[in-house]
Amino acid sequence: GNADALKKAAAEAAMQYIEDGTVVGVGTGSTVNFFIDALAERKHDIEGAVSSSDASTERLKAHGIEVFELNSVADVPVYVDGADEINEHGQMIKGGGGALTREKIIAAVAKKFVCVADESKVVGRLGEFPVPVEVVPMARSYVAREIVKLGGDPVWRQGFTTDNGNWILDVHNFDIMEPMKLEAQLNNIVGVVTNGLFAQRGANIALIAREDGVQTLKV
Ligand code: DER
Repeated sequence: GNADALKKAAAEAAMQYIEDGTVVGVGTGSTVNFFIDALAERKHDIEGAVSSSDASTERLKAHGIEVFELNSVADVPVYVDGADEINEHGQMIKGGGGALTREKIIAAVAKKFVCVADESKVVGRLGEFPVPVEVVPMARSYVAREIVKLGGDPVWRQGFTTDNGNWILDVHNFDIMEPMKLEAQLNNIVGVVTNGLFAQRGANIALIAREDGVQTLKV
């Protein structure tokens, strides 16, 4: 469909940021899948990849791209990933695909975060999309109660377990005036592993695919 064409265009535009001989940080989701397919055309130029999910790892390996453990690489110049929402500052809500923890780890390591998205992901204010929060299973109810105190409505993503063996609460109706502050508050709740607000470390470049082409936002 049309959304796929936009996702593909954004993903292919990310190739301009990929340097020969480097290890590429690879995110998770349908937009990134188009990026992985584009990366396969350059697999002999790059060193390999580090991956944010078992799903992306499988797709990379299917293309014959070597996947390294993050602990074994010294430098990740570029990380390419999608978003569920992104604002004008490059701050994002991520985790719709449930890979937020490893995504956030590689994003922390990477020198440059290139977000690839179709125009539907661009928002004025974050929070229409529910904020995923990865929790240690035994802490689910406690974390949910603490989130209510912060003004959110947590919904357990029942039946879903992350690659790290944890559970996810999707938090609706946060009134997110200060994304960095809320990200810190969520991090501070005991039992929270990761939250899907990527505000303290957002995207450096956003490639936004629109009908008339791909817009590059340097944030
Ligand atoms: O779960 C995630 O963080 C994904 O990157 C998600 O935010 C984007 O997925 P999509 O490219 O399939 O919309």
